[in-house]
Amino acid sequence: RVRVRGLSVHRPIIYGNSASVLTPKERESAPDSHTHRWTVAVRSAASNPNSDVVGGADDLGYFIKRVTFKLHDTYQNSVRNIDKPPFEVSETGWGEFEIAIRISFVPEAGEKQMTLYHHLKLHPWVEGEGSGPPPLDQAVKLGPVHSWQYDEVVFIDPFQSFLNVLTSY
Ligand code: SLL
Repeated sequence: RVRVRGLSVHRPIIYGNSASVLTPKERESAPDSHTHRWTVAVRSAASNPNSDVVGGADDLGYFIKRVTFKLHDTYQNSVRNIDKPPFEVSETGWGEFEIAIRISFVPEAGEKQMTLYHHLKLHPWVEGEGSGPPPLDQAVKLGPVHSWQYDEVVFIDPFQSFLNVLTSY
């Protein structure tokens, strides 16, 4: 296995969550205490010219083997392994918490896992309000909450075989 010394390859990603207040109809089928639905995800921040997928949501699978989302212990099966794109988990719930996002790479990479942390955000920030989130009826009017961060996965001195994988997409 030959490393290509002096080279680093960057792959831009975004990670984070979107959240909305449950509609009255959704509340009927959700547990009583649940107020929001949300999706946490890791996505490509680059559009892949060889992919039909607009926005690149599906084009991380060639170098990411698995994304593990560790949810709050109040969730059943709080460790969620996602083995193909889209790398995301959707749930309903009532509270915000920290999610550990562990990214494992394809075997050719010969790379250790990488862990990111994201604070699940459900509540909009409202100027001039005291402490605490706005009431749900106000949150509905404000629309979905989005909390996303940009990052880059950097492969330093990649194996030649992995470089071939990275650059053939
Ligand atoms: C809080 N420290 O107290 C946080 C914990 C946990 C939220 C929030 C799921 C509950 C279920 C859920 O929303 N947990 O599935 O019953 O705000």
